[in-house]
Amino acid sequence: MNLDVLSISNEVKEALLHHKPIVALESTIISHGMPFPKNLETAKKAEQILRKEGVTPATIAILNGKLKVGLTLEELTYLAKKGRKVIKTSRRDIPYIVSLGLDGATTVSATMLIASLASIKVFATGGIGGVHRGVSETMDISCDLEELGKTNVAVVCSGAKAILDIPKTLEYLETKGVLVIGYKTDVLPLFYTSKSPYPVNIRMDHPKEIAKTMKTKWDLGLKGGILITNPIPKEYEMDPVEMNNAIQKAIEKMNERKIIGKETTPFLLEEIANETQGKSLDANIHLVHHNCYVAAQIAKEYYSEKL
Ligand code: PSU
Ligand code: MN
Repeated sequence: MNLDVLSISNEVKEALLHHKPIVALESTIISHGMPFPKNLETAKKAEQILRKEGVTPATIAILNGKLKVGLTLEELTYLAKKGRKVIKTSRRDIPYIVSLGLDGATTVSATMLIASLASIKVFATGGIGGVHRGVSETMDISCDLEELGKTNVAVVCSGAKAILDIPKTLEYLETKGVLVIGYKTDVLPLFYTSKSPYPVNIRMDHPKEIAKTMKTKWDLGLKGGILITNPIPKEYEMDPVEMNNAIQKAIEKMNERKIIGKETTPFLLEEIANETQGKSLDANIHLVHHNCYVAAQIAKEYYSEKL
């Protein structure tokens, strides 16, 4: 690959050079996951949380066809204001966004890919894409799952959203050889809520154990990511019954309007936020910030000499 297109900020370059901990952040969550100005406030605070922990944030996006690792405040503001007018960019979109010199907000898959090109090992986000309900009709399976199967980055998230088919998402991750760790939990968190009937592969209560497991996987030459699922803090958790009702309504509306493909996840997130009078958006913001904090602890362990 012609790495001229890879544009790493000075702050991130400096951290790479000195083997300091870095955590990657995605940009679709800014452009498509939340409305302005909450998206900008959330993105700025995510970076602040990492810096406070002594970790360098590396927000990733594509701007003017360059794969940017580490954004300026102006660049973050631009993406936040432009919102859904920016192209939601997953792995398949990268070639034309770069060749035509366009702007792209990167999803989990594209962010993982670009993070790995920059040798960044830890990435914090809210939720990943997965196997959608009704998959036997739609074949809608997020390419985030494929990326987790082949790109060496550990992703800290709050599990999979109940808008997805959770058992099928877990089966798919197993097929792709992706280890699913529960951070201080035995069961897969469901994004807005912490409990579920689905066990994770292994529970780990210490960031050091997680960092060691990452290192072991890649030292063994096993390709692919690791999914670290971190439950939403109790005080911000939503009522599961209210949540399921909101999800059900959102899915019905989506089917009525025949919304398909890459539009589905942003549509469902917005509908659920409206249906819950913004409560789901608040929960979303809190869980992202908590994931940044946990990702920072894992990154610090991963880059520590003693590991
Ligand atoms: N889940 C969220 N917020 C988001 C996304 C998922 O709670 O912003 C975004 C992420 O960027 C993820 C993408 O990678 O949606 C998945 O999209 P799709 O389902 O179209 O693969
Ligand atoms: Mn899809």
